[in-house]
Amino acid sequence: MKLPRPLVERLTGARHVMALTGAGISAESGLATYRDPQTGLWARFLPQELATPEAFHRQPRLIWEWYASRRQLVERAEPNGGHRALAAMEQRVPQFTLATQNIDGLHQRAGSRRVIELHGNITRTRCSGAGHFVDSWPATDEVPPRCPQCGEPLRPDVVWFGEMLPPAAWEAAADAAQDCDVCLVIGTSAVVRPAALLPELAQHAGAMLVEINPEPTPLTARADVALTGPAGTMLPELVRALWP
Ligand code: BV8
Repeated sequence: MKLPRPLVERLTGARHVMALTGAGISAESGLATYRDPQTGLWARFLPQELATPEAFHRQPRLIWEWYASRRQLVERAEPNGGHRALAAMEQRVPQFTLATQNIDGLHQRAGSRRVIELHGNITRTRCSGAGHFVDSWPATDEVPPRCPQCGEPLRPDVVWFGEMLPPAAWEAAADAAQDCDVCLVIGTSAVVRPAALLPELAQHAGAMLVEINPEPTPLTARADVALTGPAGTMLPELVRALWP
């Protein structure tokens, strides 16, 4: 892959590289992005309609089962070359911050050691009352099951629309955005806030903004470098080209 000289120099000389990822980096692991139409029972809904506290309050069973089916798909998926390339990059730069909007845990399974999960993780369950994690609960026909401690319904440990991001995660990501030399924005339509503000924060603070996406997004026009293509091939080629 022919890389622009300024990108090669910036990346190989970088003290701190940040990567912000979205659903697109998991597309080649077989997980649908949010722009793909939903299937099955949920075909008639948009994710934005289901991933909300109101939807869970109104139709807890439907929402619990939507997440249960997505969790099964996630557990059957494998990290792809894009996830593994970011894990390799983490070993090659002095400081590497990976912030993901994804809730599939594939970055960790690919070997990334430090992952900021901006929107939680579908494989974790928490009490919808007190918020503590619940690893297991007694078998029950009730859907969703209830917290063994307080009896409130259990819920996936993800951030729904209209909910705050975990403050520590947001703070760590925003700090990294303002400190990094290069901000790689990979596989995201850059629409959902506040995550979509991170690339702008980085660029304002002097970082080189690099987008990797097969399609243009609202960020493409302002990116310093736009590498057009799938992350599963672009990222391994980038790592091979920079760190042979
Ligand atoms: C908050 C977890 C407030 C759940 C998710 C109007 C204007 C601006 C903002 C708002 C507004 N109305 C409401 C808001 C706020 C809202 C928001 O941004 N809405 C959007 C729709 C406009 N944000 C929120 O509600 C956030 N919270 O603001 O709180 C607040 C403040 C104070 C106090 C209390 C509350 C919470 C947002 C988090 C929502 N949860 N996920 C779940 O998943 O079930 S968001 C979810 O959707 C994902 O996590 C992800 O972030 C987002 C989808 O985005 P992408 O990851 O980019 O995926 P997408 O499918 O869109 O794009 C895929 C991309 O990949 C494409 O570009 C495609 O070309 C590319 N691609 C495809 N294949 C490949 C590829 N790229 C590389 N390689 C490939 N092979």
